Amino acid sequence: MSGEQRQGKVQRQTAETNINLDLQLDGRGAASIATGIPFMDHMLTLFARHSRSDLAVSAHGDLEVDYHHTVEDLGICLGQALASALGDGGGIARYGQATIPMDEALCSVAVDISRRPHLTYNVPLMVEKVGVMDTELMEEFFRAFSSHGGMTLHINLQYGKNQHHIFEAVFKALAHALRRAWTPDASLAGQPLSTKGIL
Ligand SMILES: [Mn+2]
Repeated sequence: MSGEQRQGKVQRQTAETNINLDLQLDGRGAASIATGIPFMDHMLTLFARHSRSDLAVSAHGDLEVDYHHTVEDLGICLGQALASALGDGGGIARYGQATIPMDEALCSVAVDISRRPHLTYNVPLMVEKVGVMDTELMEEFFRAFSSHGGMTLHINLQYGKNQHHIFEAVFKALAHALRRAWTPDASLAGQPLSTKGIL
């Protein structure tokens, strides 16, 4: 896969949302994000920077209903873009983990790009909202992301008090764990890290 651009582009339109997303795995951390939800813009910008992917997202959702559809569909699109960028997953490290602090919050994320979707999500909600967004929606984002990205994802907050810090720790840990998992391991010579010969 060296030399090729590992890129996933998704255009997804439904009656509820219209999302354009462009993910370039081997980027420089550049983000151009406009979801209509400032807190998600902040989190996706962090994700791009810390994973050193380049990420462009434009979303127009039915925010007048609430933020549920847009947040969930962002997870779907980011997952689809990641799956598309990785193709058959040959040569990647496959596993990644990171434990990242953000002030008083500490989050551990472990990922297996396995094509077996699973989400374990242990992140307490200290308040109902961050900015204008319901904090309970973040789990829907990660469920959609793991499901459509084809990955086993474990997100465990060790501790933390401030919800903004907690979610920053989550997204930064995810970015660092995923970068490790999607980075090619030269010893694999392009082959999948699996005794089945396929991810
Ligand atoms: Mn912040």
